[in-house]
Amino acid sequence: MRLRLHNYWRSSASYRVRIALGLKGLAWEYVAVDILKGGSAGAGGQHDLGYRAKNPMAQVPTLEVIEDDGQVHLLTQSLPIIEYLDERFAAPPLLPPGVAGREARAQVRALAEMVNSGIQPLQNLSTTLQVQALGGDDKVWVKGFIARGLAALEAAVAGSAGRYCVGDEPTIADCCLVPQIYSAHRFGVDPAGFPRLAAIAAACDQLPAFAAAHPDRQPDAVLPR
Ligand SMILES: N[C@@H](CCC(=O)N[C@@H](CS)C(=O)NCC(=O)O)C(=O)O
Repeated sequence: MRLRLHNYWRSSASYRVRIALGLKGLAWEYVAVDILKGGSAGAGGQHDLGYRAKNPMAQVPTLEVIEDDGQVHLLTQSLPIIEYLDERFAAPPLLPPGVAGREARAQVRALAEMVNSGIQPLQNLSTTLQVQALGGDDKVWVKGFIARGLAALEAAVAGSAGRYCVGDEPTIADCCLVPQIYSAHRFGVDPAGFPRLAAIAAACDQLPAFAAAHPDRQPDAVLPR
């Protein structure tokens, strides 16, 4: 079995999956999709017909799972991709296991969803381009939604955090939090205003899987930013 991840260095949804692949200790192949200008018509590569056949939303990431017999599974959406990896490669679990972990699992999924549907879509490229097209200030737009979302996350982890978002083992919630903190820096929101989140992100960054997944360490990174 081989894994091929179509992704982009600075994409936070891609960054989530890279972290999960690292936590599972999996080898994978990097396929860069330049969402800014990598496409055949001057637009981002996510709009190319070939890529859209894999990902009809024209977004990264997409994971190709190539079985030994040649069968290919195409997976889209970062959270279902991570849950697939968690089901197929059990250790270490990225959701608290068993009956005892039921409520903690709900909390992990809630935190992940706050990032996935409550913050990231509002900072996404297609959204900011549309805000610009309507004459709005996309930077003000993004900063407001990130600050509001992080304030909610800061409150939400108060009852569940240990070293990480939920307890003392990294979970899917941390796979979402760290890229969102990266985006906060990128869009000018200071995460220091959210001390619980900042402490969790600092703990995550000490783990090799999180460090290896950082945008600046990807082969398509354009540095200095
Ligand atoms: N819910 C999707 C979000 C994917 C997404 O929004 N990807 C962004 C990069 S983080 C993208 O491809 N944007 C391209 C565009 O907006 O044209 C997931 O989790 O995979």
